[in-house]
Amino acid sequence: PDLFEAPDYYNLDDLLTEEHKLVRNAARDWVKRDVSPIIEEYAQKAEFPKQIIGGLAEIGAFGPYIPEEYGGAGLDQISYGLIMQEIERGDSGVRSTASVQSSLVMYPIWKYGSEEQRKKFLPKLASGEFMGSFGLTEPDHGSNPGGMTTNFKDNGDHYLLNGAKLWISNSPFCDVAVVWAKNEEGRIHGLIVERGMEGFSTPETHNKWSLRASATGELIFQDVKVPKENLLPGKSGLGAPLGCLDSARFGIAWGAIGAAMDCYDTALRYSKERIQFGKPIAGFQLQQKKLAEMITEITKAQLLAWRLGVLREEGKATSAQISMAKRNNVEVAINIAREARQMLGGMGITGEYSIMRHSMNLESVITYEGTHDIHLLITGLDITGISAFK
Ligand code: TGC
Ligand code: FAD
Repeated sequence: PDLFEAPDYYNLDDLLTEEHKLVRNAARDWVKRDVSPIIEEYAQKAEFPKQIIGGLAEIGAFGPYIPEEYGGAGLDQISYGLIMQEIERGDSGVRSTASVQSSLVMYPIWKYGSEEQRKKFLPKLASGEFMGSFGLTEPDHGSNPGGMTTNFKDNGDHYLLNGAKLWISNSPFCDVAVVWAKNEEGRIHGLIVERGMEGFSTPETHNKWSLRASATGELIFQDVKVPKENLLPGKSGLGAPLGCLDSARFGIAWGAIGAAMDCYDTALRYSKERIQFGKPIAGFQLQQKKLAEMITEITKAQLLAWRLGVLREEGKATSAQISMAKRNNVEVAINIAREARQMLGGMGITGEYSIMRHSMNLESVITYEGTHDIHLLITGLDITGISAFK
């Protein structure tokens, strides 16, 4: 059984509304019931558990903050964060699927799409009938998406799309992809590409040691005819995909806390039961130092995420503030996973416990949605006014 107990050292629950707690507890119960019992097996066989799609939709993980008129859950930013925290407590790969669907597929259609596009796609994405992917990264353009070469040309009643995207979460089974490509003037636009369009393929990327329960792949476009009504009319330029990343990175800042909490809770529980030299290892100072530092870092990360949630709800959060929280909280989680794994000794490397899986997953989380270094440079630019990217 999943015994997980969430640490709340600074009584953060007092800052939450009754609705926040209901939403959080529903997500937590679902993870305990439907994710934890199966996730290790799916990670081991490197397969996304498609049977959980319905459950993700039910807990509001697909478009938590998208208005109800489009099928979303109509919740606030803190609720969105709490849902991501609970899902990533189960597995970062499952949270990835929810992040992509909500913030990288539904968000751009909601914010930059036409009313017809919203009505056509959002309800089906919210219910999980359609699954989406987001194509920004290319083989030669990862941290520098502005250099992308994927392009489209006007060809009468449709566009002709050519190029390739790499490292795309959900690509192997997506029904629709929000793809970023340059027009003939070199301006970046978003296009909705649908499975079945001729010349569009989505090969899976194998041999991952991280995020194994999430499907990752390519998006390949060879003269794909994309109807003109599938172009997102509301926003163009690199700022359009980066705006989606703001929303996804916010969710990751919360999600990483979930992974950290699970590692901490597992290590705490184990250390109180594991006897060496005649006493529980939790009684040794070196192990207490690890646990004390973990709960301190989790508490600081929770406060950062909560405050950022309030700022986002007020429409005041800056991209640089979001970068700081994503970077800090993922680093906290990856360090906690490593320390927690050591506390379990040899048992820590097995699939009997979730820690090694979290640890490996977090190697992707610290890389995607902007690497750890890129987020540091975003903070550097924000405080000095000088870009160190180029
Ligand atoms: P730069 O010149 O700084 O900016 C270009 C334009 O964009 C605007 N902008 C933003 N707008 C909205 N939100 C933001 N966060 C923004 N940041 C910048 C900016 O104002 C400018 O607008 P304008 O009107 O002046 O043109 O662009 P740059 O080429 O110097 O690059 C900046 C940099 C390096 C920070 C950016 O490109 C970056 O963030 N790189 C990292 C790439 C990245 O994060 N890729 C993620 C791919 S998706 C993914 O990983 C999904 S994982 C999914 C999962 O959860 O499973
Ligand atoms: P690079 O950009 O080549 O970076 C390599 C190293 O160089 C990094 O350490 C980086 O920090 C450093 N570096 C780069 N530029 C600078 C600089 N200016 N100064 C200092 N150091 C620098 N992308 C999508 O579009 N959609 C998805 O759904 C998606 N899902 C993903 C899922 C997984 C499992 C993974 C691993 C990645 C996913 N990505 C996705 C791609 C991800 O966003 C990129 O991997 C990431 O942005 C980094 O790009 P890159 O891998 O090309 O590394």
